[in-house]
Amino acid sequence: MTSQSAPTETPERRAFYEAIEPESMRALWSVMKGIITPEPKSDCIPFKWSYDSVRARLIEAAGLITAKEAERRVLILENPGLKGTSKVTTSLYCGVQCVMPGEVAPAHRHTQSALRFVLESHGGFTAVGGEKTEMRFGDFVITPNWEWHDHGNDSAEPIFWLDGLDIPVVQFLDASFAEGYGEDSQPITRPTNDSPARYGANMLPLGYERAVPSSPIFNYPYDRSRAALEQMRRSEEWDRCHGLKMRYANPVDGGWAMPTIGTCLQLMPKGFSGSPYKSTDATVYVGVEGRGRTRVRDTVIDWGPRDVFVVPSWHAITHEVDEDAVLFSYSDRPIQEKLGLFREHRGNA
Ligand code: 1HN
Repeated sequence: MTSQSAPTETPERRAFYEAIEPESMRALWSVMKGIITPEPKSDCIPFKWSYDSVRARLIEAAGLITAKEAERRVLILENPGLKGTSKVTTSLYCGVQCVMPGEVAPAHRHTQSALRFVLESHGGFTAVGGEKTEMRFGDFVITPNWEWHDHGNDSAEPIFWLDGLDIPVVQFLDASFAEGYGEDSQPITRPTNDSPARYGANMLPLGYERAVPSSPIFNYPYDRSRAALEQMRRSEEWDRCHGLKMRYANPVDGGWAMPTIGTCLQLMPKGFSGSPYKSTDATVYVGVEGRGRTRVRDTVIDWGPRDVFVVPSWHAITHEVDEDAVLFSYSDRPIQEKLGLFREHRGNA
């Protein structure tokens, strides 16, 4: 990989490439520069979706189809550089889901893992593997792969949340399985908040053996995560790129909460102006509190609460905020770390 360009095409070489093509062969030297690049190259581009627009379109969609008929009433946030792929980054999916008062999103399961980041909900719930959890603004909720899950809304207002799934990863591996439960709701076999009691009190049941790689905690409530950041700010140990950035952890082994998707919550204080940072994990950010600007290479993204924006792999970013601001984010970092592929760089160049 030392020369700058691919070998020149001569009439003889071109004739050869055309001759071997029907025999399902291709000359590596004619394509090598395109597939083994010196740095990440992606069709994924920086982009932002304003929550107001997404929300308005979801209300419009609610006039067209019920949650039950749709199975999931979701608008996919498709990266404009990846049109027709249902991807927000090369490896991840993002959508925003709406459940109207009294509606249910029927029980099903699939081998794709999902996260929910709750955008609006006073009385929305999800059931995962026989246990119900309430969903409130800012909660990070996990649906591990192959667990039955259904959602409902017992309140008088529509509820909205962001769905992040590893759909492109499962697609890449040709490992997709899915089935419906056959009824709207799965049977509830455990008390609400059984999981936080068992696994979320800095204790574990004696003899507990993990059954799946995902965290046994499937709701990380915003009030607890936010309180941790608020307490930590007193030490003023700000990271020069991220402010205070915490990752959601699996209490069983301290690893990421999900095997395929890494999730974080970060606080940046009023007036924060971050240093440049880039990493190989293309990242989806969700505004939670406050407003700010993120420069992604030459694109400046202005964001506020519930807006969603995407940063492609190896694109340097800098965050700036005028008021205290909180961002939730997710990426494929756990996969890259397991494979020894993750890289990050702080500062210029
Ligand atoms: C799914 O099961 C949900 O359970 C949301 O809410 C979005 C996108 C593709 C495939 C399955 C959900 C989904 C999904």
